[in-house]
Amino acid sequence: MNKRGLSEVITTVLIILLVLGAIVIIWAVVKPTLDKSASNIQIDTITASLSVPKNSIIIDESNNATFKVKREAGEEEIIAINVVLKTENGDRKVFRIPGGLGELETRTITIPFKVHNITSVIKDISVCAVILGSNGKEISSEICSGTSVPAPLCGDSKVQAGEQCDGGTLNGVIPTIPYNTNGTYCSNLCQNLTLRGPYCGDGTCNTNEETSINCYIDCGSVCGDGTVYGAEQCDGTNLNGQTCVTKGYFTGTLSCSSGCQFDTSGCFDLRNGLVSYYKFDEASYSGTAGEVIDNMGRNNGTSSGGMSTSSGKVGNAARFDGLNDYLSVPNLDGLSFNFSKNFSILAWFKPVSSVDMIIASLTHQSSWQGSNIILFMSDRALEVQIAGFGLFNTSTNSIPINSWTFATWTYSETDRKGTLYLNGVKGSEHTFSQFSQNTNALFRIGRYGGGWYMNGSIDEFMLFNRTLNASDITTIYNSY
Ligand SMILES: [Ca+2]
Ligand SMILES: [Ca+2]
Ligand SMILES: [Ca+2]
Ligand SMILES: [Ca+2]
Repeated sequence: MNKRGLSEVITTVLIILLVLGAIVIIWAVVKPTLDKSASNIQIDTITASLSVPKNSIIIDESNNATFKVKREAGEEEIIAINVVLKTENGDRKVFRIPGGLGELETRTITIPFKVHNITSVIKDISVCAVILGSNGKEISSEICSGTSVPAPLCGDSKVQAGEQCDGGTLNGVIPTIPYNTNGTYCSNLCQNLTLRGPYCGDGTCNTNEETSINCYIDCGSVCGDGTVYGAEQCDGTNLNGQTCVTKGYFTGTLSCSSGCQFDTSGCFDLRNGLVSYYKFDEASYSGTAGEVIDNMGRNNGTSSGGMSTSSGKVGNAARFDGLNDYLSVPNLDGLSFNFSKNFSILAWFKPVSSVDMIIASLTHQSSWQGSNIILFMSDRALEVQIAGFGLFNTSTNSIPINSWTFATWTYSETDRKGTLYLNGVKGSEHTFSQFSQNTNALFRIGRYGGGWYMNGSIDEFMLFNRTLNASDITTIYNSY
């Protein structure tokens, strides 16, 4: 071997030695890592496969998440399950659910909203097995099974997000709701609906609960059955507690029409033509001008001579002493006593003696045969004197002493007829041929110009500017 050949051999040997050295160094560095990796792969690779059946997922209306986790075959011991919830806007939350799951077992997991606190819609649920590695440390599977959350299905009997209820095939079936109560049911859109049961006013006469009497709105009313309801004001003799007085009339007989409406033709409206109405209910009189009250507000009077009060037909009465007591009204409004007008005078009076006495004087002349127009008692008969043109009376001795008597005098300008009534009963009539045209109407109660002072009491004195008929007067008389 020559010198060059030896050198090449040595170089080759050195290169081989350097390569071997490098290999040894590299092996020394890489081997531990390879050993560790090999250990993991061979001992701790997770083969347990988990899944979430799609039809098991319920995200209820409160966003609570409930689902099942199913495990396939595999030998590892699962110690927990990691659950990953993902939302439609990309949020992601991981929960560790402790506890095992055997081969082919299924487990239900619920993660309440208050725990996961995800406010947007949950779109995906992933589950990953957690096992105990050979080195005693937990190992979580890196391959997680994800399942998208199915859209809520109304009618699947599960209450899911967006649903208030889900009654399955009962959705939209309206239940029977008891009378006058509210009930709820689940709609075809899985929303709770409140429904009112039958009631009065629903347009249907509910025969078990309703009649014309308790629900005329639905069942109609029957005029003639004696009961008042609906548009009826009354029914037969049932006046629903009403009278002529409650209907605003003075008195009279209220009746009911065949159409169950009030018939007020039998009612008497005292206000019609009533000019003045002295009730004499004042506590006392002192002679002050205007102190004697006209309840129609027109012709207040003034007492003279010490006129006092006494117990009346109604409340108090005016008491006249028969000597010098009377009531004067200076200007009588609303009525002119010139006998070209209609008028009526009505008064209760109670004489305490049988002497002639004036109830009312319309002209106050001093001579009873002059131009006087007076209503008075004479020989215990009711009489009228009209300026010498007529004197007529009811029967003598027909007026009792110390008892109340109802005196009425009416006059009609149409036929010039005057009529007297005693206690509501028609008495004398007289047609006058000539009339005083006296316009000096000095109205007095209890005297005339020549005296004849009332000796007793007068009450409920009424003055009308129309001619009341016999029915009117009987009605008024009977109202006391
Ligand atoms: Ca549902
Ligand atoms: Ca009804
Ligand atoms: Ca009826
Ligand atoms: Ca009175």
